[in-house]
Amino acid sequence: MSEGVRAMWMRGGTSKGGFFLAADLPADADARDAFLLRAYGSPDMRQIDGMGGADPLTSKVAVVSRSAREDADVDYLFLQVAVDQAVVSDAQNCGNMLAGVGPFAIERGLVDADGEQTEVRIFMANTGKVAIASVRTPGGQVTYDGDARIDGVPGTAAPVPLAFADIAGSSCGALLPTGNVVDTIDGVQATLIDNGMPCVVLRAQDLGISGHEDRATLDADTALKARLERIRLLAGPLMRLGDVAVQSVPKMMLVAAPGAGGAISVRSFIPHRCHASIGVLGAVTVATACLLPDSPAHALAVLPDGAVKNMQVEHPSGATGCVIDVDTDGKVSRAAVLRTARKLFDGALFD
Ligand code: NQM
Repeated sequence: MSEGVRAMWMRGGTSKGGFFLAADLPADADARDAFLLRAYGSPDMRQIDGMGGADPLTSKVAVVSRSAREDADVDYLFLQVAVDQAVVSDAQNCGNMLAGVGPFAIERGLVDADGEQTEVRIFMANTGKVAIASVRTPGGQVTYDGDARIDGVPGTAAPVPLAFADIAGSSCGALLPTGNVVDTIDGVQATLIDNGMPCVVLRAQDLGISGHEDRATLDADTALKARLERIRLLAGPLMRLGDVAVQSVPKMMLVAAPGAGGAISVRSFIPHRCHASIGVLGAVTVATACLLPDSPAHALAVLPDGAVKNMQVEHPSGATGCVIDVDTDGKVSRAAVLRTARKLFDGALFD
């Protein structure tokens, strides 16, 4: 019997999955993906024969290694294990799993704890950008306990603030890959935008919904989902992503005026199921769309004054706070999002 592969299971933000040292996984990408499919139990809607949680938000992988870069401590490769298809994809990044990378890197000895709080510089290999995570390390040990609360996760935990600079065009090569703030696709106005996550931002009302529905209602709306997929397949090549039929990007973001005192309300499809809350970089990208005059999102948003904009992006389980810095030209120069993470299990995973 094999000894298995060393893995730590963690909640990162509102997602959950396995965290691996790159050296502990097969070096060959095909062998690695075959291992992950078997270990997560895919393809199978219930992932009954594996560790996946039968939901894209709990069928995630973080591969972490020491970085050779000057500007980073560790490299983080995110992999999405599809639930019902035999697909492992590196086509997108994940800002929720990112919240677990700093604690994991310290726990595995890739980064030394540095006082009460340790900054971990993380090169996000999927997009070639760097994030900085601040991890609580009292007495030189990672602590997961604390009083930070994020919507979509019960209880409280130690805060893990994530800061991003220069993430525009992370996958599409430009913030606005078509050069336009608004394009019309399949008769619907959309902003095709990438400030860390490729997104198609649409007015919910234009798709015949209010944008305040719950996840289950939207997931049951097969006509809406078919229309969104048609638009997504047309948007992919326009966003320089090529044929996106088996890719999990772009994400489809249906925006509406805020209903709970926030800046904007969003229902996101990632891309075939409605998100229970919202992705981190997805939220940053929608918040950025709100700041573009003439965009459909701008017309619906309630925007704070000042160069540092604290924006609550409302979603089906509450809101995600994004702090967006805008420079004198009106461009987004930096974004920060508060997350938390928790170590759940450390051991060996068998295929
Ligand atoms: O946008 C889900 C998640 C994500 C991605 C998805 C994410 C992000 O909530 O940064 O975190 O959009 O597939 O984990």
